[in-house]
Amino acid sequence: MDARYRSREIGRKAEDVDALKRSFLEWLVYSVGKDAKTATRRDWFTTGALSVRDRVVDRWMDTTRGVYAADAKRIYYFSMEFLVGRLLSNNLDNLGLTEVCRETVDRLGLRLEEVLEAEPDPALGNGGLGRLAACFLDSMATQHLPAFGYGIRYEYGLFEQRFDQGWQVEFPDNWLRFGNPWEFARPEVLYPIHFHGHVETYIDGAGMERRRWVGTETVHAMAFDTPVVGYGGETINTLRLWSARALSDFDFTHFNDGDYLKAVESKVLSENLSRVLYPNDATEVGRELRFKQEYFFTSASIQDILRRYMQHHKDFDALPEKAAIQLNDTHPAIGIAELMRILIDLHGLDWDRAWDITRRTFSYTNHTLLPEALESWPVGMMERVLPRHMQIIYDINARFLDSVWARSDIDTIRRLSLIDENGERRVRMGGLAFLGSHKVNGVSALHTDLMKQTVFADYHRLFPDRITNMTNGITPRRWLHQANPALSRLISSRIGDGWITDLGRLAVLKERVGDEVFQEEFRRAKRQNKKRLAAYIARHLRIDVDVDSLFDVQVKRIHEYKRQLLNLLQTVALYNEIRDNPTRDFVPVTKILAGKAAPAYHQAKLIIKLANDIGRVINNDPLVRGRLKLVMLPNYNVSQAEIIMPAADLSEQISTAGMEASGTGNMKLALNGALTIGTLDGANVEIRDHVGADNIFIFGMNAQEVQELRDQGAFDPRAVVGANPHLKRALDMIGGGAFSPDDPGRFRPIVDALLYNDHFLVTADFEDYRNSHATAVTLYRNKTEWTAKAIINTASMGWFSSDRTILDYAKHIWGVAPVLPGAGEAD
Ligand code: B1N
Repeated sequence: MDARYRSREIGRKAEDVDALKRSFLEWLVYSVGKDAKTATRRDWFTTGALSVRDRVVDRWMDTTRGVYAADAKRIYYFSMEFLVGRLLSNNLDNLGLTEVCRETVDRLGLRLEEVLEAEPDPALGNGGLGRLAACFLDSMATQHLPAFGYGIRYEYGLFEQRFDQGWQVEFPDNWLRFGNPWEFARPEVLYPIHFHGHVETYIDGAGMERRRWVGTETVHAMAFDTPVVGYGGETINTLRLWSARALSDFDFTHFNDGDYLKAVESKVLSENLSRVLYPNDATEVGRELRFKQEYFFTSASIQDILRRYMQHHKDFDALPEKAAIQLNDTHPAIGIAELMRILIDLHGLDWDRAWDITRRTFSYTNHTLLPEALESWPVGMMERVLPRHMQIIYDINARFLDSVWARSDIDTIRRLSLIDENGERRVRMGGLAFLGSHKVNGVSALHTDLMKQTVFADYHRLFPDRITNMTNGITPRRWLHQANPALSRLISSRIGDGWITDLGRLAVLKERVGDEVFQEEFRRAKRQNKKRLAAYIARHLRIDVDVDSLFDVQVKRIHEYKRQLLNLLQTVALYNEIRDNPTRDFVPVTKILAGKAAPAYHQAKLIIKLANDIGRVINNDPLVRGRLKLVMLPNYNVSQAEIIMPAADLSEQISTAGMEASGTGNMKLALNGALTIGTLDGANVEIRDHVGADNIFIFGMNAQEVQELRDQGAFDPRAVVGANPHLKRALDMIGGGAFSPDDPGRFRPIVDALLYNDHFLVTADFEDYRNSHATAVTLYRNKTEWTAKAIINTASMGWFSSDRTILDYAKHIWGVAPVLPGAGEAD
């Protein structure tokens, strides 16, 4: 075993249950102010978190000191979202303390699970993009890379989803209500963030014309730090989230007049900056407050980085050798203009030097090609909110267009310009991020190719070395070791536990594919996980599902391009087949869906209602006799995913080819032994390459076919529907009120959208999907063959570890090397 993982074992032994119990009781009494008799589960969670935190702080400071002493290059991951999930289980696991804690808690008369579940699940992200940032934090710490996550400490995370008669209703996620034991408030780490005002020109002492941004409104960004514990507990990095604080609590002119509400009004308004996470996934709703949030956290982070850098340096020349700033999509792209402003206006650098430093410091990840998700901000708004940044963006644009003027025609220039002149003039943030970065990456091979051919085609021609691919990954710690203890134990019993930090080692399991005993144990682990999910479903929905049925899972945000509708149409077709053939022997199937819809996305909300309405009919139809169930779980989040992923037999990854940039749920499910049914979209393509075409069910049009079909403009969904009796019948039922007798026209908009437009080509892929699904279900009868394929899936997913992804970024984008623990200690 690698020496650096051995310390985990030592830690485990040294950590004695008595000591932990003492620590629990001490925190309980002296910080929570209760005794063991009156403590609630939440109190025990708080107590546990504080006790674990105690065991992290020393090594956290060691890491920080080590990096500081080595003056190592640091990674700064800028993201509007960090969907970290619960931390107690994760930190215990990464510290090797889970069993010690279980015993401690046991002695106190509790079950560990009860304590773990009392932790609120921080929902500081919408979906894949935020969860990717969290997986990256885990991998960077585990790989001993000096890294900081920078983001916003939202007071309210993503809304809680409940169903009322099958309709989504949203509730505020007040996750900080009972405090957050993981974070350290840093009231002294405070930066001013300016808005509005105007720009003045003046001549400096050296006779140079300079600009200064004056007359601004200011708020403070205050830091909150959360330790990020790497596996083995040796490297502990920092997630620094900013909270908005008003400069003053009272406006005394109003206060003295007795107008107390008016006196605090501006405080409330400025602190709204970090109030709430915008609930849109892959769609932008261009609100001014959102733009201000983006600038708020980006500016604070850059000020923080420069302060740290300046402790070791006298000028900015070495900044790119000491800091790598990764932009998680364009949301923090305004940082490019901010760094330029600071270097030029505040420190007097000339343009060329500032631009060179900026470009070598920043890099940008693109996460979507959907036109509605590509950020652009109205020039007028930007001029009002950040007038100096707008000037700098004009300057970047002018210099860039000047440099290409001679070799480009006017149409190309229009496309290359940072200013979109069609209609209301807008700043294209993708263009700014591209020009201001030395590397631009996509998140799967296909997505990166499409970036080169579509959104960034013109830029790619000018800068052919800039775009690079970094296929996403997932952390095996949370998504296998923690979420699936049954399978983890089985794997470790055969190949040891090196896979936890070197997931490629799973490949050795391929030797066991035909091993009957291993197969049997693999099935047993899966069954155990299915029982856990079945119990969860029974508890939350009072629906009984058959543990021996095929668990067919589609969990992700509800979006038309992800095609939950395709799944629902096939479910209705299967339902009809079961009813039409009362004596045929069907493989029982349980369809499990979960996901939130953006509150303003009406079509997505209607799809949720449809799923619930179809489920109610099917689940209560005596003719079905339990051979088909449809379950839509409310409030999909990281904690729920941890229960679902390990229990899935079949993973639905059925987006319209070319539209899902990567997907990461697809990786979690395959790693946990689910077979994928999917299109050749996003990372599905690479999953197929790794697991082999025989161990995945691929159907439907590929991205090129989709493109061609759309270009021809002759696609006629009504003709497709007319020629397919299964599809026609399903649509007639949905459109005619078979699932909504109380409101027969309820789903007419869904059916009409398919018949008269079908932008996402649901009808075009339906028959191929239905056949592919039938093939999968039939195969499920053959336990041996199915299990063999499931094992191959698990064994082949090593490459999809976010450790691999992160090491790739470190080498090819950041130029950052690990700082091994102990590096900064005096000897
Ligand atoms: O990012 C994930 C990918 O695996 C998914 O395929 C992709 O859809 C997702 C605006 C987004 N792209 N864009 C967003 C999120 C929030 C927001 O306000 C856009 N999310 C993705 C990780 O690469």
